[in-house]
Amino acid sequence: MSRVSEILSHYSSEPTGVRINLARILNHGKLAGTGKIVVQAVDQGFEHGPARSFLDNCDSLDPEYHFEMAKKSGLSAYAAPIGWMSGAVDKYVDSVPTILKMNSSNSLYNKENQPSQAMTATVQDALRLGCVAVGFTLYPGSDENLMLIEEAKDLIDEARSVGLPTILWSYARGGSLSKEGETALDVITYGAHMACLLGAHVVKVKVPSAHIEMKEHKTIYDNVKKDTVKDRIKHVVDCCFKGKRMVIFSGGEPKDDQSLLSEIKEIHEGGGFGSIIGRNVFKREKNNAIKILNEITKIYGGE
Ligand code: FBP
Repeated sequence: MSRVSEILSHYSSEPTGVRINLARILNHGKLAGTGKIVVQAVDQGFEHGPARSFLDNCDSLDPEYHFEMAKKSGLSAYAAPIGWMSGAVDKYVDSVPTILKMNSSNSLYNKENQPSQAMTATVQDALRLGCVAVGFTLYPGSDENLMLIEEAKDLIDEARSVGLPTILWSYARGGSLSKEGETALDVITYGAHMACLLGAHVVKVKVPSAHIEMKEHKTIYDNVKKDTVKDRIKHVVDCCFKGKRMVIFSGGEPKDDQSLLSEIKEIHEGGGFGSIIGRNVFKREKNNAIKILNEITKIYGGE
């Protein structure tokens, strides 16, 4: 059995359309057929604003720039909010599968304990734009998390009914979580597991640190191997139904080439299914971005 068929066999209770669309992502670009994916996500204009996101590379203010990057680099898919997607998708209809980011937050309001997200698109928009999946951000830990969980449930149901898989960005924050706790191994794993329980087809989390946040978890985690990034990735993968749900990891804050590539290597070796990456691409000069994406796909391709 091919690796893609093996992965899809774990989704056998899902409608055919959902599985076909997952296959479209898994069979596209340089990583086609490997069971690994690299998705470019450009929703930071909402999350962090245009100044922090794009002003150190003004060419990246153009939505076409990112489509071009995803196409040239042979990525598995491209994710963006509706306005950004609509700004260029018509010129790239046959170049890269697209994922419509359905909700977004922004940095202009005070959201200390209750970070939240607003719905900014509909499933009909995703169909109209020819997207192969929808994306949704959940903030486990936030005082708003129960509302976001209910929204995610409704979205997963509706998208599934028209054959679209859902990717859940599961980013713990807010509530009583410390800053360090947002990327703690026990918290990241909890968020990833919850996303699987909700019915997410693909889960996206941050790369976990070795910190353990919850006092109830301290002794339990004494017995979990967690010294290296690779150990921690393996633990997250295990907690996503023992590897039967795809879990991919965010690129995070911009890093130098060596740190980024060594992290990707550990994600790969730990059994992670790939990356969703944004700032580490568009904040690099164009040719360097293409070069680093090439290195990243080589690692995930096992070269
Ligand atoms: P990056 O590779 O830039 O981290 O992008 C991944 C992502 O999930 C984006 O989709 C999103 O805008 C951003 O991270 C959220 O970052 P933050 O942790 O600041 O909310």
